[in-house]
Amino acid sequence: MTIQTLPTTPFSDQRPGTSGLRKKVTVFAQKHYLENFVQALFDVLPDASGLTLVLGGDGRYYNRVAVQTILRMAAAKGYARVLVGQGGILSTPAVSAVIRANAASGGIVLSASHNPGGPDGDFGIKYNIANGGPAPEKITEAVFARSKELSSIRISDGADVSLDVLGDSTLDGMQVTVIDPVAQYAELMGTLFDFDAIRKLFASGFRLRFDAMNAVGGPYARALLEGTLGAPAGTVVNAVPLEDFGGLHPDPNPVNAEDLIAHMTASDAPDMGAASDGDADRNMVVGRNFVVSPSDSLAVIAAHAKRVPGYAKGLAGVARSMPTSTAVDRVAKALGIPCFETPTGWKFFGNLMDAGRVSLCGEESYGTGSSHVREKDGLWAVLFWLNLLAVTGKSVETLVRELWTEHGRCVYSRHDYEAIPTAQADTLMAGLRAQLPTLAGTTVAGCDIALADDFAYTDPVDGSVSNMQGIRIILTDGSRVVFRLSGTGTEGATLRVYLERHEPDASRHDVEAQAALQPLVALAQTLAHIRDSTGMDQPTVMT
Ligand code: VG1
Ligand code: CO
Repeated sequence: MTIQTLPTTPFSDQRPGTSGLRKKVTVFAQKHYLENFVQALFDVLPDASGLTLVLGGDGRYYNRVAVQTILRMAAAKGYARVLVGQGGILSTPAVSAVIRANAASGGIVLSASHNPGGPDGDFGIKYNIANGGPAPEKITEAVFARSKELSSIRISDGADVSLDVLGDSTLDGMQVTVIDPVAQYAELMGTLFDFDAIRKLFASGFRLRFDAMNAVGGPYARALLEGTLGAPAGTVVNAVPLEDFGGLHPDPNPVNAEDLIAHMTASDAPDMGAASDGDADRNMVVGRNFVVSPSDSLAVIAAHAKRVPGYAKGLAGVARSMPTSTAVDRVAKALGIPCFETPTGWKFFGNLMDAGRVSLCGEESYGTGSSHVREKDGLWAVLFWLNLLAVTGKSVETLVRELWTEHGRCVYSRHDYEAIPTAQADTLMAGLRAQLPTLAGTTVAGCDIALADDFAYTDPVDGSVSNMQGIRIILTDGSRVVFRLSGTGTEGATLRVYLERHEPDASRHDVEAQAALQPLVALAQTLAHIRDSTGMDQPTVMT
């Protein structure tokens, strides 16, 4: 076995987005496309001698091929050891947990998360640092810069490593340890939650339907829910990770998880429904006939955190991404703890958690998590809810309604316009930006605008600045419309329009969200001319 240096030509399109580099499998399958990106990463990282790397992915098409390539390149980089999930599988939160539990220097996550998979679907790669969280922009930008100039890759010519048997082997002097993908993650969950209380809940006949969407969450949910916690067999459905997610879109929202919603609205609906995404870092929580918005879920978890053993001492603070509703801000205020507003993407929470300033974070995009790892964590959120239901004896719906009664309801929706030609989307955003200086203090489409800006974030820990993170239009009553372009898509551009209105009046808490948000939709149309500039009459998806 020897390390080879092979000539390569750079690609110009390897800039990581909101969460790593995501492209069609067909793009990744180009000669040296994956190798170039990994080489750019390894070139940016310091010397690896003596260091441990964690490696695994969500099991989607191309995962196994990529794992073997990266192992060969890690050997060439000089890592002492790679911990790889059995079968090349690790959920995103498990990668984070394994990095932290083993003092690894970092990890590589192979996933395009909630994007569809299969030969015609998407693939992705992301680097996480020693704290277990996504690399900050300083690193992702350096990798991108390096990717545009590199001229060679270094790779071992060793044979494929067997990924299916637990244990050690060597590859060109590097130790490869195939680990159980679930064990360390499951152990961590046991330190946070009252497993006895959840066991009793299931023993009492409580029924959960957990839809793993044929993705990587299945093995984790089965082991913990049906194994450790004694939920009946069959509680976890679509539990076997498939390379193409069975053709489904592994994005847990009421539109894509329609089968789960159908079960939760049936006459024999279980007590709680839940789903996780491709890499198991997202979660959706559903009550009987009652969909929980992710922003409300975050607020409920914050409000009741002290009831859960891992959080019994209270939360240091909370954080949410800017477009996420302000429900958690209201809870934080009542608890007397700080609430931070960050740009979209989990990488912005890492510094706050490392500095001990927040213990709980969330996004409107079905992402919730805490400082137990540095990624959002789908199954963790479901366990949190189960723990709350067990110790309060209340239903999912009751916990949310109590939140609304106390703080008012933040009526919320996100409208996505997908696959817009990039130039059109850029023009639309530029048109919005051009209006910003003159909007505050005016009335548009019947809405009184108090503030209009392009969200900029200064990291309170390291002072780094991220500009142009989304256009915010805030009304005098606190209602908001936010516009931003997605950084995870692989086809054209996706415009996301986030709508929020606070409803203090309890007699109006049952209003249908889309109807209640109509005035804001009209405002969005007036300001952004979405129909005219995209030709789209309706959003592709409303969640
Ligand atoms: C989306 C979500 C964002 C989330 C990101 C990664 O990003 O809006 O909140 O952090 O996906 O989630 P964007 O740039 O497309 O809006 V996942 O589950 O793909 O790791
Ligand atoms: Co995900």
